[in-house]
Amino acid sequence: MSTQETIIAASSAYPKPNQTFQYGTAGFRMKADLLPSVVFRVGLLAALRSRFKGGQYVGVMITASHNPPADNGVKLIDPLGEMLESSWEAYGTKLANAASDQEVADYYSQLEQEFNLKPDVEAKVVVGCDTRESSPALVDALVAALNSLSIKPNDYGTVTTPQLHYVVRCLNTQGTDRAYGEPTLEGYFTKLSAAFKGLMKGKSTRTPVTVDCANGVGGPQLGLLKKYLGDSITIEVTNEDVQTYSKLNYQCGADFVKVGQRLPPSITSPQPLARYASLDGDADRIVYYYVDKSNTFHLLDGDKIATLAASFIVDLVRASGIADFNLGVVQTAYANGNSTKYIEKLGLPVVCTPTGVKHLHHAALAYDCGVYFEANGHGTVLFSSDALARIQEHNPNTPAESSALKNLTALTELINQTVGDALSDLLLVEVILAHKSWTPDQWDSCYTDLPNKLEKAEVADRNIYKTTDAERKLTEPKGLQDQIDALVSKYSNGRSFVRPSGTENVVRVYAEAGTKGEADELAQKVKALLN
Ligand code: G16
Repeated sequence: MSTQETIIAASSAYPKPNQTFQYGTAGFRMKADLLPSVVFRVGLLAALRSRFKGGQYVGVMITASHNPPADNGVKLIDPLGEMLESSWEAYGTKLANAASDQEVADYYSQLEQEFNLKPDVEAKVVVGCDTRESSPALVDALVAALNSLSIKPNDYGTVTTPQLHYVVRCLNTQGTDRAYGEPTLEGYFTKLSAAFKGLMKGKSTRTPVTVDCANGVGGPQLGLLKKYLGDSITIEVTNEDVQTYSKLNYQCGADFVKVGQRLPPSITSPQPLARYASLDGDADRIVYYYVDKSNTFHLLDGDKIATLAASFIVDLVRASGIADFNLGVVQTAYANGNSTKYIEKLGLPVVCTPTGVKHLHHAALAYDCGVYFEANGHGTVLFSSDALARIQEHNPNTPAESSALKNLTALTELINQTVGDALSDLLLVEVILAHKSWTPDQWDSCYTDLPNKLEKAEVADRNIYKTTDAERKLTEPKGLQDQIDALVSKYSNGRSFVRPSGTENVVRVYAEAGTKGEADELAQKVKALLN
């Protein structure tokens, strides 16, 4: 049979439902029962992408991250562990929407020709999935697509999204001077734990940190990581039930805590000033929180993590004696206004991009060290190859410089530089707090968040909402932005924006104002404009 014929035969087992698909903020994401045809076609896209990249490995992750248990999703990982290059998203969207198996095969061949892909360049694809009930069947759909092209994927099983990003980068850099590590989970755990232990040497024993794993894949993986960390840290794990599918992200996890600005109900008697953290369903986001002595909840979100990391790295660079090192922070419109002011006060450049790791990651590449975090806890720190070389080659002049340099080098190993990684970020925060001997309230006191509120609005068609200025303003529907501006002008320190979600069928409304009551009211009033 020709390739066209094998694709058509295999594709016929995955008929397209009557639905229009779109590669969104983080790939395709929707109710799992709508996804088999999409995942099959993403398998074909992955093969094309790998061949386009000269036969390098690409990754396919089956996950819907923070979404509810009935959803699932699929996203592609590029050879250096980054999100799929945006120009390719349109090919994915077109393949997913092809009306017939014949059209799927035709479009596959068209792309092969367009990119002049040689038949002798073999595609290499790795696959991983989260713990959702629907994930194994979707992995089967992906494997069926690859098998129709005579490709045997490397299946890494149930892994966190950032672990798969790590593995992809390792596979493609093995044996080069940019080798990123062993392309195995053991390699991942060993790399993180060795760097962490090095950084914690000589630090006094810390109180435990309690981690809510959203009943997702982060639970078992954190359990494994703990074995490698030994007694260098005490981590208490909660919400780690991956057997009861309905519990995933339910009343727990990073999104629940960030949006609701409250503890997961599973934490019934929080210890004042103890450290708590929540991961999301695929462990690529983390937020911290604590209660103070009067039992009031305080959130330490992605903005707080970004400012903590940026100031720590700046200090380490200075203490190492490295000059002319440019560090910048990348945020989105959701960043709290006071976090942006704080970063500016530190004298660091700060830029705002649209939501979605791909945008932040890209902007962070402009610096020697780019710290990017979304307020929802998704983020990491990137060191350019030039910066890594300078750190490696730098000759310290004093024992203090030498010690700072050693720590800086270990940080570059501890941080998963492919994508935001909740497990790596957890260890990063723990290291910094240990080095500063800070309790969570001391960390929190760097700046005070402006009261804010995030709302979801269900609308008839979220695609009519078009944005500009890094999603801070609406261009369509016409006139709506003027109405929002008029409302905002009535509040001191008021700010609000509306944008369509790329992962859920909703429109998001964000508002900030001088008091919590005003922020809630502004969000409600803006939301009311959408109906
Ligand atoms: C994904 C993206 C994030 C984004 C989030 C919400 O996170 O990776 O960059 O902030 O969705 O996006 P939206 O507001 O467009 O729905 P995750 O953790 O769900 O993969």
